[in-house]
Amino acid sequence: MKFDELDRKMRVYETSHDRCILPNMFIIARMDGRGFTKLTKEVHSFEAPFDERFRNYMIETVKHLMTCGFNIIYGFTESDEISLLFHAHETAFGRKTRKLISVLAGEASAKFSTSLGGIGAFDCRLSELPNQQLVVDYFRWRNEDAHRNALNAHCYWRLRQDNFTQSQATARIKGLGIADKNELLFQYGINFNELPNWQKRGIGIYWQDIQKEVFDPLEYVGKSSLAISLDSL
Ligand SMILES: Nc1nc2c(ncn2[C@@H]2O[C@H](COP(=O)(O)OP(=O)(O)OP(=O)(O)O)[C@@H](O)[C@H]2O)c(=O)[nH]1
Ligand SMILES: [Mg+2]
Repeated sequence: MKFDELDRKMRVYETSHDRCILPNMFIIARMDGRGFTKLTKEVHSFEAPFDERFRNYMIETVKHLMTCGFNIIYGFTESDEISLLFHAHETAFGRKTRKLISVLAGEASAKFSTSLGGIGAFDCRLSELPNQQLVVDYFRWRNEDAHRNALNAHCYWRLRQDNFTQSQATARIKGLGIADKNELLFQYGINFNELPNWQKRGIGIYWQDIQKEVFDPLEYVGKSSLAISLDSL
């Protein structure tokens, strides 16, 4: 069989399930660290529940994803996850889902692993949203998820510091409402509201136009650069 013929015959098995995201649909990709409970507690010893070094690796990973060839207008990270909002007119890879998913998971894993100095892998999934309100709701959702996780994690790790075993700490928190969890922390002298925003609400990263002086002293040229939202830190 000639190569061209073999190529045509086999290629169809690879491409028959290719799907493209329709024009005018907003695309959000979410990457999540694979097995990061073990990675952060056993393979590497990061401070629990929150570690600034881990947070910084996640921020570096978001910045890399926003500058690696896609048109991403907003990035958000909390815990071991990253959400990316694509420009409405993104055309990369013809909006093919399998390309977006596999390339973003690969780029995130590569960047995070380089920062960590060890393997840290990410999965990736896409949301295809038909209107702007759903885009707002998506980020409200992840924001609330960050808040809920932070409250639980602070309660759990405070109890562990107080010599509760894993199962005792889990049982103590189970069934408690938000007010009860706040109260639990308060009894240990912790005011949840005063904890850093990056822990309670995650971190947003967006593009900002800045004026930058260039070599020609008579001219100022507007340049784009990545800026981190200090509000959320
Ligand atoms: N120690 C520490 N752990 C963190 C930090 N940020 C996130 N994590 C941990 O990352 C894990 C994220 O949870 P999940 O994504 O639900 O669980 P996972 O183990 O990654 O499992 P899969 O995502 O299903 O593969 C939790 O165990 C968090 O405690 C941090 O700053 N410090
Ligand atoms: Mg994970």
